[in-house]
Amino acid sequence: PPMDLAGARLFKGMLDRPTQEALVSALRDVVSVAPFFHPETRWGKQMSVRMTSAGRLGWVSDRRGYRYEPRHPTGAPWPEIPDLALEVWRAVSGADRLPDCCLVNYYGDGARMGLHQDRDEGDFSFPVVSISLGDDALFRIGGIKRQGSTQSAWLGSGDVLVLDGPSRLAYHGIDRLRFGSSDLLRDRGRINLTLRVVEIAP
Ligand code: MD5
Ligand code: FE
Repeated sequence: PPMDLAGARLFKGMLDRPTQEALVSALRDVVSVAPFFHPETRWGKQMSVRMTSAGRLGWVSDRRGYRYEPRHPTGAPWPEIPDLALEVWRAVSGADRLPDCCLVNYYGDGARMGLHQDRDEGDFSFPVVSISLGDDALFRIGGIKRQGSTQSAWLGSGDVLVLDGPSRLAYHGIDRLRFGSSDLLRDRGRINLTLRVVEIAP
């Protein structure tokens, strides 16, 4: 059974090593069409995490702010979401439709993600499903207010996290990586896949 993490469900080690390797291989195809880029914030500061997306919509950030877009910054449409990722969604989401965005985050040595909420999607009744691959990362989750207590847990390769109910709008972030802790990725580091329903009516 999953572990409870401030209302989120954490399935430790849900994906075995061959499945993780197959996902990484599918992601190499995604990244060849839609290369990782360093998003810039509205204030011109580069994020330490590199990103790309698959699906009808992808997440982008630049000096105009952050938003979902149907195209990669190069102008090309995003590639399709890998079937294996959709399979994970079907297994754990309980949702009656598929996600339209698969955000792909890459954390190199020293990359982190500050505490934030995910609230740019159209319907918060759909869960968010997060898949961790590669190095261990220290995940932090609090409540729906920025102040208040938080809980931390290490996310390892093959772990799947489901955020629904009250946890869907919880503040969360990645404090740090144990860089080099996994040999799944040739260059080390961590990839996180985040599957989301962005549009109310596809
Ligand atoms: C990551 N990514 O590990 C995390 C995993 C992001 C992001 O946070 O926005 O790209 S997704 C974790 C998540 C998503 C939605 C809600 C909550 C957590 N939550 O309420 O805790 O790269
Ligand atoms: Fe987030």
